[in-house]
Amino acid sequence: QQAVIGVTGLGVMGRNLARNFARHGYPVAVHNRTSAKTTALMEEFGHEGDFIPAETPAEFVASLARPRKMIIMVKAGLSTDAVIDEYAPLLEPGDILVDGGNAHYADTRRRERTLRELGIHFVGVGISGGEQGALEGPSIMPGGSAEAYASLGPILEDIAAKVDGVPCCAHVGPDGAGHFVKMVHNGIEYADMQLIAEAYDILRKGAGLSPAEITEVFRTWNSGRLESYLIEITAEVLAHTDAATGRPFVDVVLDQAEQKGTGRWTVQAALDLGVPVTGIAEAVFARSLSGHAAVRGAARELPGASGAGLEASFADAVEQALYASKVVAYAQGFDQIRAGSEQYDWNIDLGAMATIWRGGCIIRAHFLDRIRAAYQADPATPTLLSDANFAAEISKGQDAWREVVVAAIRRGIPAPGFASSLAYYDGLRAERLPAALIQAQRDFFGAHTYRRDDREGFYHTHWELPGRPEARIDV
Ligand code: NBP
Repeated sequence: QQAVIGVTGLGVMGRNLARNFARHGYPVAVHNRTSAKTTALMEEFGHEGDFIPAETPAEFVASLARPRKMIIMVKAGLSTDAVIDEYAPLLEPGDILVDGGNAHYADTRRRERTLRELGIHFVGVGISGGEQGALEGPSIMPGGSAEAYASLGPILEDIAAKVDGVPCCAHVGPDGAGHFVKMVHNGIEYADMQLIAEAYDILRKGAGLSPAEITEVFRTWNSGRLESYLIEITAEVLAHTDAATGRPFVDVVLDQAEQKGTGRWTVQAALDLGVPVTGIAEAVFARSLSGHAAVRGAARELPGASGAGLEASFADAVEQALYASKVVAYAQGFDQIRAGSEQYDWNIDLGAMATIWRGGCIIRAHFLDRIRAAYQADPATPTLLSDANFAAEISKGQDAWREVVVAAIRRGIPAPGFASSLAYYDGLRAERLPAALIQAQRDFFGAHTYRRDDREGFYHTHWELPGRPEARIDV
């Protein structure tokens, strides 16, 4: 008997993905560099389905039905290149080599180009949902050719999470599109987590609520428009008491947030594309700031501000600020996907991305249905903020949003996510921006020219000459 699909790399993700295939009735070939992991999988879970264990790459490849479909689930980076180099000579034209790790989309583009020359379909697949998602149904973001998706897609859709019967898996676009979208997904996740953390901080320090009281606030929010996996787990975390000390668990954890790098990748890519993902960038920088223990130590005695305690009912205003800032963060993330899609000719369906994030992944939420609806109503909408529903909600909540930002600033509570999202909103809304002054400054010191609002063309003012005459510049 031959396997329909194979998984090499049986770490937590690969192992659970292989079990997910087997549980769905697919004969699955399994292989790991160190064969102890393969043996352990067979011993513990071999009864769950049709596993075909392999000791060597050659044995593994020989057990796959043609065209072969194999998924690499190893540590992203050099390990992935090493595994590709090992397998490419064993495959034939038409075979599909999938990378399910967290690869950088530029690496995926490079690998796809190289393998395409050998006739091998290289498919970079973003997989979200962690260990449990891999086993029970992740959100899957496959890139690669449409031809590869035609035979691989149905299997991936089968094992993906489902929401209202719709699989959280859709062909994103060619080459690195899947890993690009997965990267932005993670960036949005950073922003979402930062905003939730700011809401908690304001309720704790500004309104003086205890973690237990904030748990109740988050539980209430989770039955409204903020309903999401992240809000749900936040309530769980806040309700938890440290067994050793009896203190709220959140108070015991060192306040330094770490990062694996996908948030940073998102911001780096956004800088290259010129897309202002300020919410994601603030979230990445806020984690960096938290980790700068020495600088924080040196600054601890700096004067701050204190204000009167906020009423507990202020929680309603915080909900509005959190919601509005969240809309901004998602709007920015989707802008980045659109920009990437244009840059690399990926033709990504933005509404479909919202659809496949509704289940399986960390940012899963009903909220994504609203984004899907917004793109359904107008696939070319320049920003989600101008969607009629989101615009109406923000317009209703914007006074509260401003109040919360002011309240945080007055009390010296850092809320970079809330504040920068609001600045972004006001920046987009502004009829005139001081960018006009910046452009004039650039022309003054560097003759960088400017455009006028009353005539076509580019102009330069001779600032050094009397009367400062203006000249039209042919470019
Ligand atoms: P790890 O990232 O810890 O990778 C462990 C696996 O990589 C083991 O099977 C190991 O084999 C194999 N490996 C390494 Br390391 N170098 C290798 C090489 N040169 N040749 C062959 N195999 C090699 O496992 P993971 O946490 O399951 O993650 C797998 C991928 O999925 C990563 O890219 C990760 O970023 C991504 N991902 C993870 C999550 C998550 O929540 N953990 C979520 C989404 C995506 P060995 O047993 O012989 O050492």
